[in-house]
Amino acid sequence: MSDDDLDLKSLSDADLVEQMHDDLYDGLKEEIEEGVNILLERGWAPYTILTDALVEGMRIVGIDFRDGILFVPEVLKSANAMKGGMKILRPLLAETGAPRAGKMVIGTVKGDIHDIGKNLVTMMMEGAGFEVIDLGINNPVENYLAALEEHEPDILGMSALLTTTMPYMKVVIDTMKEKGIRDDYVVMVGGAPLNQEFATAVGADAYCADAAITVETAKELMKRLHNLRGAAGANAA
Ligand code: B1M
Repeated sequence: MSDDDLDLKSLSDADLVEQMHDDLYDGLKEEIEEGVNILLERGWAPYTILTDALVEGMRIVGIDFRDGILFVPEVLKSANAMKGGMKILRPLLAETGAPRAGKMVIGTVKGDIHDIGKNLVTMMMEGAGFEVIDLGINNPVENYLAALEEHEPDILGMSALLTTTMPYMKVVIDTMKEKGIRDDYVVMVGGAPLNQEFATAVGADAYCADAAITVETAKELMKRLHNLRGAAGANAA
């Protein structure tokens, strides 16, 4: 049977997930969407589909991109297929009805157009009850400052996927310091080339290795923020 004739519904869960990794690799958006829907029908949790089928598939794509086996046009197709799957999962992940846990402005830094990871973080944060304002890609410092002023979030999130763009996070944080607003926000950073050491060096409050850690860290930091605000209120009284 050719891949065209393959009935995804006839596959076991494990085979279907493996087939979805292949389909993501081949940039087959419709097949990815179908696979996501089948797994949902079979009772899979949206988060498990996201991590096991989509993120894991994208990890494999990343390895072959790094090794020069896949090139930009192919990876774009994979990214597009992943976005198709994410679009189905997004409302389901956000459907918690949780009270607003806090507000975050997030964007990919200037010079960088990677947004899959940032979009995942956005989805997961929304799912955890956060209001998220997504600034998209390629953001100069002015965009972040304008969004902070307009939306008054608790958290500023920045994403960078390139070693050449990650230093721009320091530009944003230093500008916030110059303007005397750095301590008004929790600053969280993430992206594949970052680590804790880098986050500390640029003056961020937290490094987030993945979307799930971002949610946990954001919740923890919001608790601390509430305590601090509570203490400040008590002192002022
Ligand atoms: Co790009 N690319 N790419 N690329 N690309 C990488 C990053 C690279 C590691 C590939 C490689 O060589 N192995 C490499 C960077 C090398 C380096 O800097 N040392 C690279 C390169 C070189 C490039 C170009 C320069 C290639 C070229 O043109 N020659 C070019 C740069 C364009 C630019 O930005 N100016 C480029 C272009 C592209 C595409 C357009 C083709 C496409 C992007 C499509 C899109 O995003 N819409 C693409 C892709 C898809 C990748 C890889 C394959 C996959 C990235 C991804 O989506 N991962 C990537 C290889 C890799 O990382 N393995 C690669 C899946 C995603 C779920 O993970 O983004 O890490 P990630 O996000 C995670 C965490 O990092 C964290 O949570 C997320 C979810 O768990 N996180 C945050 C991320 N942001 C966060 C923010 C937070 C918190 C957590 O804020 C609070």
